[in-house]
Amino acid sequence: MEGRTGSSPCWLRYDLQPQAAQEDRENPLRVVAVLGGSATAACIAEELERAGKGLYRTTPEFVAEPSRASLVVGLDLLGPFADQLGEEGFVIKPGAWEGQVVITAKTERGLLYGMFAFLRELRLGRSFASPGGSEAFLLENPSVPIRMINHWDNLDGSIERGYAGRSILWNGGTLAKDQERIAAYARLLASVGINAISINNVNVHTAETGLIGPKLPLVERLADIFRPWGIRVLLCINYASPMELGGLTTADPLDPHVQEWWAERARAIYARIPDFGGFVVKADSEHRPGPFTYGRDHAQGANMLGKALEPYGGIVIWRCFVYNCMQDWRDHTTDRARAAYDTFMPLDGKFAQNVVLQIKNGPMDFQIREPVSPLFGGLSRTNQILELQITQEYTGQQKDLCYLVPLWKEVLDFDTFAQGPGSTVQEIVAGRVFPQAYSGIAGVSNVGSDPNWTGHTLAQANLYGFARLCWNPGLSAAEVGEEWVRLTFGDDERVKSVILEMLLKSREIYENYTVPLGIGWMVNPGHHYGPNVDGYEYDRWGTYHRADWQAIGVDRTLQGGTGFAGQYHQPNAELYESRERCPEELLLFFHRVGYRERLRSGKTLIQHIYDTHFAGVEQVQEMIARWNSLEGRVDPETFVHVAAKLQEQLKNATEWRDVVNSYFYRKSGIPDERGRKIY
Ligand code: GCW
Repeated sequence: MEGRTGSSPCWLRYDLQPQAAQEDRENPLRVVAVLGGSATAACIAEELERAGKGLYRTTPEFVAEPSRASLVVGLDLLGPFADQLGEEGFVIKPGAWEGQVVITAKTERGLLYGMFAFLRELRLGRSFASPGGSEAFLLENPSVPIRMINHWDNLDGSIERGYAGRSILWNGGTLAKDQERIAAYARLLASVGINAISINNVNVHTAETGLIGPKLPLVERLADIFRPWGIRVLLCINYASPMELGGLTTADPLDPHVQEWWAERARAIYARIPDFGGFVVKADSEHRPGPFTYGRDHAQGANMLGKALEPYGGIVIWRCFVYNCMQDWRDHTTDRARAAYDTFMPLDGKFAQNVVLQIKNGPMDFQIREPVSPLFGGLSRTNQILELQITQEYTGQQKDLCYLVPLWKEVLDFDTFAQGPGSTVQEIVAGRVFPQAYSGIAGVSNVGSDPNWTGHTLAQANLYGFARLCWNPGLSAAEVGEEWVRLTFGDDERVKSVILEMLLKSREIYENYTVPLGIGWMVNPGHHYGPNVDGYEYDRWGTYHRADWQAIGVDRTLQGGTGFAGQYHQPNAELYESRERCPEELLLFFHRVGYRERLRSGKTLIQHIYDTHFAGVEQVQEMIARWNSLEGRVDPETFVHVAAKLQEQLKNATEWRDVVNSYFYRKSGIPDERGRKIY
């Protein structure tokens, strides 16, 4: 890694000697022709220059005439591959003479992605030198159309749930000074195929409300920075803007003045930013304004905005994170897990063509373990986007190592059975199960102004992995992890295997020492780091575990529970309904279980809780030992940085273990079979 000053190149390192260069293979970057004079073409040329200098220690010679170039990058040189390429796909193929390589696509985005894929593959040791005949070296299309990052950044520079320093986008009510950093970020995102970004918090406060008004020039500036990298900018809007900004007396979506106000705003935005992506909306959620105030439903609310953006090709991304956040903890009939489905299923088919629902991966809220939201597979006539949280709000806050790709893979691989077997979430977000004008994946950013971007350097793997899964959800967590480790740390076998193993086990380890069997929360209220088993138990947020002296868990079955299990298609519904067959990692999400009841392992529930918590801490200790074995093999700064993070994690894990184990011991009075220390 680079020093703490400046910023880390993350996975775009060209200073690590790739095997290709070491083995003295022909340098494919010696003579380069980038055709076309656009800003994106300039980005491509600059990147190839950087790569040539770094990987081969030679500045490429740039020529206008493709025939002489060892590498040609240009639009529409597709030949027989035209039919296989979508708008954003690319093909890397042999050129006219032996050793010549051509990267081509239908759009500039495709070219960008092809160029970055070429450099990635080179660095992973792939040779493009051998005569490929007429076959492509590599032909790819992204699986998922909308591949978006959501920033929860505020204009004052703070970030809601940010764990890597202040915002890189905003500061002091205006754009952050260091706009080169923003451009560097755009480049990083483009290198892994991200094509959209929302630039402000979904909780839109007063200052941010003005982004569609007097502060629009700031948005225009950001759009200019992101555009050459193929990234469209979207804004989160305040549903009450017509009142707060426009001085109207209402924000009722059916009011003609309100409609005209939004239409005029859309005109103003597109006059400055012709490729503006659209709006992201958190409405009627956690005290944000929305159509409910006026007795309107979410389709009426969203479609009004859709109509305003429609003439310009803009879209409305409407979040489904809608639930009663003022619940009485005594009330066992209201179930937050049901809320999104109950609110949005009756509206299926009622949303406009350019409205897209954005659905969190689980029905609750980004916990370390949740079932997949039943809206996936439920909604069949509505555009939809999956929302994942890259920032580690509930998963260790970039202090603890938690590689989230395995969790996301479970979500993407989940079969909803909506149209029979194979109706997986990844097929739905690719737009292949239901007819959708728009579909995709959004991830809440884990990036801030820390020199390493993500607070914990190894958390860069989550940003990389998120984007790679958007491009190709079929990749495995190990494949993505290995790519990332090699691109970031080079090809030392030991470094690779140690870091990869740390990544791949980290989610399980985090789960072991925190929240058992899918029940969720148990965190300190407010900031959400560290254990507090009853932190939210007698609160209003609908997030209860309901532990007493005999049992824990929420009965969400149809027979006697909240009925949430019935929101799934068969066979998932009956699987979750059954105490015996319910996937054990989700047992307490769906069932209330006595501490003395046996799990499949033969252990009692209470013993399982004790054992996993002791194991989790031991596993962190093992990670520390493994990391220590890399001393001298990774750069000293990264070595010390990760070592310090792991010590912090050990402290946190120990705290979790002791708080959770003591809590359940004191509730149940059942001792640990193995007599270990419980307080
Ligand atoms: O998980 C919760 C977070 C809030 C967040 C909200 C949401 C942006 O604690 O900070 O608000 O989810 O997704 O809207």
